[in-house]
Order: sequence, then structure tokens, then C-alpha cells
Amino acid sequence: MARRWTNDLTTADVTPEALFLNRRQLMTGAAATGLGLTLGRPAGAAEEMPAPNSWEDITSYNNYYEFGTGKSDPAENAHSLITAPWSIRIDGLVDRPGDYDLTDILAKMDLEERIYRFRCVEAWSMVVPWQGFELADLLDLAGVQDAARYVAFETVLRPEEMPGTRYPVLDWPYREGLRLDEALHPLTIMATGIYGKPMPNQNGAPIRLVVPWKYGFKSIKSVVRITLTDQEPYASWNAYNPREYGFYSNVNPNVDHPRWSQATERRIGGGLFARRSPTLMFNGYEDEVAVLYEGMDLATYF
Ligand SMILES: Nc1nc2c(c(=O)[nH]1)N[C@H]1C(S)=C(S)[C@@H](COP(=O)(O)O)O[C@H]1N2
Ligand SMILES: [Mo]
Repeated sequence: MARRWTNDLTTADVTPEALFLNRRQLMTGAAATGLGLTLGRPAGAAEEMPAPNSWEDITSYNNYYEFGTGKSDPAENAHSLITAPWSIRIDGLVDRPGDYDLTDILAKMDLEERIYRFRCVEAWSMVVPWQGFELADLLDLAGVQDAARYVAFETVLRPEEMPGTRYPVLDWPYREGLRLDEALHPLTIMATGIYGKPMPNQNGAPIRLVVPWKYGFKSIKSVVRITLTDQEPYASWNAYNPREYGFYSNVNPNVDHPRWSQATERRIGGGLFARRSPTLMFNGYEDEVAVLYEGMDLATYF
């Protein structure tokens, strides 16, 4: 069922992390923009893919509110999350509902590298070399029924291990949702690692969603439940403030957040005085995903 999508290049092909870091130091953070690097550029993609962010950037500047709201809180606190054993309950409109053990899931999946742009709604961005598999392949295990229209996701909730959840910052557990066609799109992955290493806890170990054309908060971490439904699912940020965080939250330079512009973004790792770069429609994945939204007013369904 999944239409396969593959990178034409992987980080292993072109820049082992250490080599890349070295290059970056040499380039004094003038940053790897505009150098014509074609890392992880999907065949036929219109936009150049900048070089991936460093391991340090990706694992020290995080949003994971279950461990605190500061960018360095997750790296400091998330070690307390116990990530094995782990299972995902898949239920709702599926033929084979149940608790799927992560080890059993991984035995059936082909892990591949996906180097994706990652754009937070707060207007910062990174490029991340994920490892993972297509969500469509996981949903196939459970057998999606014809009546399903949406997919709901839930993060684990363990207040003893997740200090941030002792405060009502969000209506825990963190929840997100996708339309079924978005969930089945070959760019949508479940990621289990970064830079070829197991997913760090602060990035959503042991398994998290990655939807590269949507604002980062849609990419829910440490997933323990996936429910197929015929109703638009509850989504934590959307419920918190529907005017600011739409259900769709597709990256769109033409639809501003009520409190800031989305036309440009700040690339993490570019240094304090890094120039802002233009935000790309659908975060640079317009050729792949625009078809999902044909005929929809993207300012209304933001
Ligand atoms: N469970 C959970 N998932 C989450 C978040 C969170 O706070 N809790 N933050 C989201 C936001 S706002 C962003 S930008 C990304 C950050 O992912 P990263 O830390 O791996 O860069 O995770 C998203 N997934
Ligand atoms: Mo975000």
C-alpha cells in the first residue's frame, strides 16, 4: 500500500557526522547554506537540502514539554524515561487491534535513512538525519478498515518519569492527529533513530512520528497509542489554542502565526547572527504533498 519514497543520497554517502562537523567549523558557521550540497535531496525535489544539523544541535535544543518547557530541559531530564520494553496499542477502526511490541514491529520493518527539513511553529528549523520506516507499513500490520478517515496518536504519560507532566501546561497526555491520507503518505515516518544511533530520549525515544511538511508539534514523541477513527482527533496544541495552532499546521510562509511571521525561519546552528532564510511552502515538500490539499483554502484549514 505504501508508495515507496527513497532518498537518492544518505549521510553515509556524503558526510559522516565528524567530517561534516569539521567542515562546519572550517566554514565558521557561515553555514552550509548555498553551497549546493545535495544531501538527502529526494529525486526531482525542487529545493536544495542544506547539510544536516549536528548531533549536538539536534539533541540539546528540544521541545518535549513533558520534561520541562525550556529548550535544554529535555536533554537534562528525559533520561528518566524508561523506554524498554515498549509497545504501541493500535486500536479503533482496524482489523487486528492490539498491543504491538516494538521489538516485534521492528523485526518486520525496513529501517531507512530520511534526511528531512524540520520546521518548528516557533520559526526555528533544523535538518535531521532520521532512521525510521513508513507509518503506512505499521498501519498495514493492523489492517486499516474502510471507514477510517483519521489517525490519532498519544504520547506515554508517566508523571513519575516525566516531571513536566506534574504541571497542567498541556492537557496530558500529549495527543496529535493526521488525516488518513496524510498518515499514509510515503514521507510520513515513524522514527527510531538519528545519525544511525537509537533515538535519544529527548527526541522522543523509543519511537516518534515525523511529518516533515508540518510544523514540528505535529511530530509527536514517544508514541504508545495509535487509533484509527472516522472523526477529526483531539490534538493537544489545537485544543490549547485553536486560533494559533490549526489541526493541519502545514508549514506555510503565507499564513502567519497570530503573534509572529512565518515567512522566514532561523536555522539552528547558524550562530547568533545567522541570516533568517525564507520558509518554503510545505517546508520544501510541495511537489510531494500539495496534491493532498487540492481545492482546500489553506488559510481557513491552517
Ligand atoms: N510528546 C511530545 N511530542 C512533541 C513535543 C512535546 O512537547 N511533547 N514537542 C513538539 C514540538 S513543538 C517540536 S518542535 C518537536 C521537537 O522535536 P525535537 O526535539 O526532536 O527537535 O517535537 C514535537 N513533539
Ligand atoms: Mo515546535
